[in-house]
Amino acid sequence: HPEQQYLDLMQDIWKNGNERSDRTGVGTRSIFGATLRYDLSGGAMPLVTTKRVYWKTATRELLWFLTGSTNIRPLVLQGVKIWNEWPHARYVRDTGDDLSLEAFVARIADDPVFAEEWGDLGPVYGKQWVDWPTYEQTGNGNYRKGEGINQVAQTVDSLINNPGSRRHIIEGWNVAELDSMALPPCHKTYQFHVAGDRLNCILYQRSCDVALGLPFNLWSAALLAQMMAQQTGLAPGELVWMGGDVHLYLNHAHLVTEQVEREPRGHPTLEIKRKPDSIFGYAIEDFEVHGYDPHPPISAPVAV
Ligand code: DHF
Ligand code: TMP
Repeated sequence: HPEQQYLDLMQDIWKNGNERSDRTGVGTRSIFGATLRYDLSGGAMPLVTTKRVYWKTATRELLWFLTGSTNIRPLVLQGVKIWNEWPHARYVRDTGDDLSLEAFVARIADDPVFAEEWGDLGPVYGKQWVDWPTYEQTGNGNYRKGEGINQVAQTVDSLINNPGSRRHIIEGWNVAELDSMALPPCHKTYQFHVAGDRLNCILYQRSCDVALGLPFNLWSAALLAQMMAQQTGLAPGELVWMGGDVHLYLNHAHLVTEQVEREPRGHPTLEIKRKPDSIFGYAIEDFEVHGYDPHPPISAPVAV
């Protein structure tokens, strides 16, 4: 079963990983460099079955990236909580007001002006993907902001018009803007590749929380690949996932011991019910998953 790769990775890190103290103070066991491969043919998805994964949440996040938004308010209004901790931490740090996470999130929902000021993550994924900043020289040594680059639109275009290219890349790692991001991008580079009538995709992830982040990242990368395949008229091919610092947080021990004992169940597939006019035209209702009968959820704290 393809999911065995995920469970083996967990097992390997837990047994052989080096213990490292990390930015969050939680501590991890970590290995450097790992690869996973999944065949996406026929809508097959690397959706983890050994615990319930909220694929609609991950889908809403991906659609939010494609809108170019970097503010958590649209997510909050859809009940998506996965980015709330970071703006909250910044708010508490910058204002000294020890508003609870729940109260902070309620205020983001209720007060658009407050959300404008405190709900933004900085120029993260959405901004870099569809509006990578440029600068133009205006003469006498001055620069002004140029038109942003929509890497996603350009990649769809290059896949259609120049399929043999080795430059089909969507990059999140904007070195000049890392300091203003709440978190520098983890899933930082997507590369696409046309092989005959099949579309392959590599995701390079510099840092990976295998228990919480990776199930979402695998789903989203596969979803993006399926959407790109539909838009370019290609068949979905292979998803290759490559990780840099691939780790398990020490406070995820209960999740790891429980999950590696479970057997993968079935082969979930994605149905895209409509072909929108562009890669930016998808809505949550366009996606359905068949054959997903996961084991129960296992909750675990996220390291902030
Ligand atoms: N920081 C860390 N330490 N790990 C992450 O995975 C992570 N991911 C981020 C931002 N910062 C991060 C964005 N993605 C969850 C999943 C993905 C995600 C953030 C959080 C998470 O908590 N998942 C839980 C609950 C899901 C839900 O509330 O719907 C899970 O059990 O999958
Ligand atoms: P770092 O910036 O210090 O590497 O911390 C980021 C943490 O978040 C790290 O544990 C990896 C994890 N992460 C994911 O695994 N996937 C994601 O999509 C995101 C945003 C973060």
